[in-house]
Amino acid sequence: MIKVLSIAGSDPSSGAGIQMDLKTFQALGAYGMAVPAALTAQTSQGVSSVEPLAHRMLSKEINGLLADINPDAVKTGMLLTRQNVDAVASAIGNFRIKNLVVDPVLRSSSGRHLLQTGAITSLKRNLFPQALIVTPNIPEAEALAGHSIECERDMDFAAGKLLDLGPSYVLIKGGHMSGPATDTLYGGKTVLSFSTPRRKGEFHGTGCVFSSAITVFIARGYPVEKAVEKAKRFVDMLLKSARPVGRNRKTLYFQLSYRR
Ligand code: PXL
Repeated sequence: MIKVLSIAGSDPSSGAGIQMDLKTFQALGAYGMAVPAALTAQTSQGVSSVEPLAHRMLSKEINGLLADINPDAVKTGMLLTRQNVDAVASAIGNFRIKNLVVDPVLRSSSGRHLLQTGAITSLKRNLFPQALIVTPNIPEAEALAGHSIECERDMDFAAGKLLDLGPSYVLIKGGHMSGPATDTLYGGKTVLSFSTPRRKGEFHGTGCVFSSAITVFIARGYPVEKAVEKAKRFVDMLLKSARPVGRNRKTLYFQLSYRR
């Protein structure tokens, strides 16, 4: 049995965060586990409040879990505080987790901080060096690299800066740019681009599903390049069948079901 773990925030609307991560793990045939690092109060209209799990409790949960169950891959998402980033980084180090996918969630689409500004340094210093792959979108890559990304050269430069922090791969997701949805994977030796047609609409949880799907395919033993390609195809399939579920009819949610 393939076992995967998400350490991320909770979204009660369940279109993002650990709830969506678990649905993705389930849909792709893995045994999914989830530890909440933070809670959000949110609806289809946006995030109204956030609160971290106490870092001592987070630490006990992860260390206890990893002492018992050895996951084939782990992903991190919204961690909110520096103490929580440190707690996660320390547990990942203790158990020598090799297949680590870090989704550096910084803000919600509505602009709420999902990582406190003081925690970014710790994310870069303590978690990135342990990651197999880090998956920022363009605004996240800009914030992490410390410069704006207007063209391909800017993106290459940002990816180089992030690779210098120690992850084996950096995937910069171009969904926020115009044109087709192109993501670029940077490794030590490789630069690979993946494109799918741009799907119309505002989608909730795209980043969570993408990084969770990458996590499952890595857990299954696919090389990172193949895992990203397969996950990208999975996300594109979901984009095509996304629907509104709440009062905000503009925000589209993913249905992870084989019955269509
Ligand atoms: O997609 C970013 C994200 C990640 N994790 C949680 C979220 C959100 C966006 O709202 O709520 C828990």
